[in-house]
Amino acid sequence: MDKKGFIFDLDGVIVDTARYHYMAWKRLAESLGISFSKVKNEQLKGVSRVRSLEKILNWGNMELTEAQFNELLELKNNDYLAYIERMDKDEILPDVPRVLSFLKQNDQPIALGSASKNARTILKEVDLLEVFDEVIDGTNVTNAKPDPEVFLKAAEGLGMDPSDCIVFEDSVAGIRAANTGGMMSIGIGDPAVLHEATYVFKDFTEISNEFFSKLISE
Ligand code: B16
Ligand code: MG
Repeated sequence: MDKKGFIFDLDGVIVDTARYHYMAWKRLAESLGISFSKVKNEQLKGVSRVRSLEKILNWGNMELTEAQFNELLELKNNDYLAYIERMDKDEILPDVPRVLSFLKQNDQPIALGSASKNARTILKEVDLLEVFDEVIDGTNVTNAKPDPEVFLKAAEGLGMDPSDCIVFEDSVAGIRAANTGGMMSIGIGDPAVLHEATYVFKDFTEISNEFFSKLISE
């Protein structure tokens, strides 16, 4: 039987947490007098927590001591955790359950490949942890997206060759990571932003089961 490795990013692909990262970073940046916008936020999507703060400080030409830096990281994460604590299944993005069940019914291996250190907490909260055959997140990797490490580890965990894997991503960094890793990349979001992906869809409601069947048998 044909098999492909399906690897999903978490924030902005499986659940609608990208907006919580945005709100938490915006609050932090503005508290430092650094202006923050949705356009700037695109550059933080898929990027690790540490690297995101480095970028924000860079935009504001600000330098901090290591202790101050770590304090801000904790502040941002606590703010973010307060948002996700209230999450439930309603925040699973449209048609994600349909897609995951279709792949399961067709015995396709599925993995999570996320930069987030909070990935397992979030998956548990929305009751999806058991669905994934492999979960690779920010606690398992040393190199953040656009480095392909997270997706290569996910492919390895599924026992699949990277060239037989398909990555779903909402970030430019993640699409680059998938492409560099030799995988097919499918962007979820704005085609103008995610133009480096093999295909781009607004969300999963635009991806039919027939399309998945085609990917499986290709
Ligand atoms: P955390 P993904 C990424 O998750 C987010 O897109 C990015 O905005 C965030 O900074 C990063 O996780 C780290 O998250 O602070 O929870 O460890 O999109 O790769 O699932
Ligand atoms: Mg994402």
